[in-house]
Amino acid sequence: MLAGAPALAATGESMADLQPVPLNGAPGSGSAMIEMDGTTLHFTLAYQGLLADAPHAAHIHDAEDARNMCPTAEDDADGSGFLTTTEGVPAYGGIKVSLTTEGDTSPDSGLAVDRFGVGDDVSYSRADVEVDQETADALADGEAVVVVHGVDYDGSGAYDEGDRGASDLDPSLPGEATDPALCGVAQVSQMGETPGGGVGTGEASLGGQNLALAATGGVVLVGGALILMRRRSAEQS
Ligand SMILES: [Cu+2]
Repeated sequence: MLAGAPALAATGESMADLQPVPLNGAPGSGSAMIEMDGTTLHFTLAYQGLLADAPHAAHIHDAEDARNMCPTAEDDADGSGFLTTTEGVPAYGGIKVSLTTEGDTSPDSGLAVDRFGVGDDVSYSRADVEVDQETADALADGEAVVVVHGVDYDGSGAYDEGDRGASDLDPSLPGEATDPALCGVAQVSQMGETPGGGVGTGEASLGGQNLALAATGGVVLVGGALILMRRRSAEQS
């Protein structure tokens, strides 16, 4: 009898407000909205202001022993004046989900630079991304961190080795291509429990509705970012 009872799956929504990683000075901001249904995610990732015409790897990071937050200047372990992805790991943990535009979303695709957003004004969504239980739990607990990578430190208009050198993640890539640019903790905005299994047409139609809401939220956030940018330029003038 017990075996036939439906498992309870956590459902909910979380939102990460993406802000520049300390020291790295990437101009930009963004947001990630993540809808959770057990171990299935739907996400919308949007960001503005990063290096144009260049790919920006993006992930959900987490680890049991991480601080579950974005790195601070004190995480610059070697005192180089910038934060590498590796130096941020004590804060946000390793890659758990690759927020690719298509195909595989596992950590294996962490540097699949041909399947991430490209440029300085990016927004894309994906549905039905399967994650492991540990990642689902981290999201439900508000402990997962969204990171967008790629910093053009020297303003050359492209990722190059320059003063930064090769990437700590993949020596065949410039460090500029992989260093963390934007970061935000995915904070839970809504949480509930529904029977798992995804049976019933009612649940299916609710999923569609939620996706429509997510799309609307993305537009609102883009508007919010524009307002912030205008404020910033007003302060500078
Ligand atoms: Cu990452």
